[in-house]
Formats: sequence, C-alpha cells, structure tokens
Amino acid sequence: MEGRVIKSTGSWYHVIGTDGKEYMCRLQGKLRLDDSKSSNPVAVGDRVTLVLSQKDASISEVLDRTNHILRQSVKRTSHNQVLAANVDQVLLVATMHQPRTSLGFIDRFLVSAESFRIPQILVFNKKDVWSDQDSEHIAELTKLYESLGVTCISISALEASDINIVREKMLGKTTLVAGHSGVGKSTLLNQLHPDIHQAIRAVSEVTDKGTHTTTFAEMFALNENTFVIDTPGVKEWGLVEMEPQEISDYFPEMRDLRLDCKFGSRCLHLTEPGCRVRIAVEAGRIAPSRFASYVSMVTGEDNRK
Ligand SMILES: Nc1nc2c(ncn2[C@@H]2O[C@H](COP(=O)(O)OP(=O)(O)OP(=O)(O)O)[C@@H](O)[C@H]2O)c(=O)[nH]1
Ligand SMILES: [Mg+2]
Ligand SMILES: [Zn+2]
Repeated sequence: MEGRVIKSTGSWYHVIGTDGKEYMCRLQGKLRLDDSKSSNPVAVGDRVTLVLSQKDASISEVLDRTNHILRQSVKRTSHNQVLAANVDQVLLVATMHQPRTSLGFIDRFLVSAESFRIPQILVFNKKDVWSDQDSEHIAELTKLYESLGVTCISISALEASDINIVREKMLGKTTLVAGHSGVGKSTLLNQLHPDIHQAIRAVSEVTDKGTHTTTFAEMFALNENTFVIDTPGVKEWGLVEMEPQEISDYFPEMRDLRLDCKFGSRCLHLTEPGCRVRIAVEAGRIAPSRFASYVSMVTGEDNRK
C-alpha cells in the first residue's frame, strides 16, 4: 500500500495509508543506510510504500519527490535537513508586532521557495490588532508582493470568515506553513479543521523568545487530497546551496533584466557600471526594500533587524 509520511519522531514514522488509516512505521534497513546529503532520508510529506504484516508496519521504499524544502541543520554540519517533501505551495505567516517579521526575512523565505520552484502565499496575520498605520503599510506590501506573483492575504486567525479565505487557497494541495515563532501558525491550523489540536501558547508568553511551541514539522489532512504542514518557528531562513550569482534568478523583478546585463550571468548587480538591475533600482522600478534584501543575501550582511 502507498502512504504519506505525516510525522517523524526519532526512528518512528507516522504514515497515512491510502485507506485513510494512520500507521506507526519503522524504516526497513536498506533505507537507513541511504547516503543522501540530507540528515533525514524520509521527511514529512514523502510518499512511501508500506509493508504491513500482522504485527507491524514498515516503510520499504520512498517514492521520487516532486520537490523538497531544505533547511540548514542547526549544527551547521554538511548535512541539511529536509523539512518537507512534495509541497505544492508555501504559506508564510508574517506579523507586524509580537513578533515583528522583517522584510529581509520575508524576502529570504520567498527567494528560498522560488529556488525550489514552489509558489508562495504571504499571510499577514493578527489584523485585529493593527493600527491604521499598520494597515497602510500592509496595503503597500500587498501591492508590492502581488506584483511579484505572490498571493497576499490579510487575516486574523481568530476570525472564522478569514480562515475560509485561507482554506480555499489550500484545497487540493499540500501547503507548508512557516514563519517566526508566535506569528500564529498553529492557531491558524487549529481553525482549519476540528481534528487539529496543535498546542498554542498564551499571549503573555509570546515575547518570551527562544521557546517554540511547535517543535517538529507535522502534516495534517484537511480532506483526502488536501494537506497542511505545521512547522516550528524559525529565527532565520538560510539560503541553502545557493551561489551569489544565482540569487537574482529568484527575484522575479530582476530575473529578466539580468539577461540584458552587460556582464551577463556573472553580474552581481552591486557596483558593476551600466548594470541593468541597478538602473532599474535607481529608476524606482525595483523596490528599495527588495534591493536591500538582495544585497544582504549576496554580501552575507544581515538586514533582518
Ligand atoms: N490578536 C491575535 N492573536 C493571535 C492571532 N493569531 C494567533 N494569535 C496569538 O498568537 C500567539 C501565538 O500563536 P501560535 O499559534 O502558538 O504561534 P506559532 O506560530 O504556532 O508559534 P510556534 O509554534 O512557536 O512557532 C497565541 O497566543 C495566539 O492566540 C490573531 O489573528 N490575532
Ligand atoms: Mg506552533
Ligand atoms: Zn547586473
């Protein structure tokens, strides 16, 4: 039988079979020896072949992935972690305050998803506590990011009608939900389906940095072909296995211009005279915040204040 990995806890994998039942499985020996570059040969979202015996269930094979999202491993060894596999879209939850999500963080996340060729949704959450100024700022950001092909939705995860807008975007797809700790990822998921009971933290503890309420990625089925993956909050989003010259490929507003650059695909668009990208920045056709994010990614300097 085929199945999909929804959770992994150490050497155990939770798999939903095509029969709709959940199985606790171990990996068959040959899979554990897989010498892939990631630290985990099987990730949440993987499609697998299950072997059922009277006593137990095991995973005999991992089917080819359509894509995967890599995260730099915490220990910064040579091994990266596959956060999730077979993802149709990513949904970044961002908030203005408590915690603040910087544009640098948003852009890094979008660039990373773009490098895996995964469509992106940006959800601005906690609308119920926005000031007028916040609302204006979000309206500007929505205009900017929509022009780049990113779907933008403003919601309060506490508001049922807002949840329906998000649910509609998810139907028939596998969506990975990401964002800083405390932005409301688990709150949103809990509202999506009555069977989801992710722990959420008390408002008073949100400023208590360094603790994460969700500690590992877990996938939930909203129906038989709709899946949503909750992930632990992250402080930063590393650009895994990306060359500086390649980064502008993942900025949609730079992608075409770079082909006309005098310096061709080697141009970093930093100080090169006559660079098409720089001309567009100076003419206001590329948002200053986006270019600042780009420069920080290429030079490795941090703009995620
Ligand atoms: N006012 C308001 N509070 C919200 C909203 N959404 C979530 N919260 C609150 O924000 C806090 C954090 O929510 P969580 O869902 O635990 O955040 P998380 O993103 O899952 O955090 P980690 O699991 O640590 O990554 C909780 O106290 C929620 O009640 C919202 O739309 N408005
Ligand atoms: Mg959570
Ligand atoms: Zn250039």
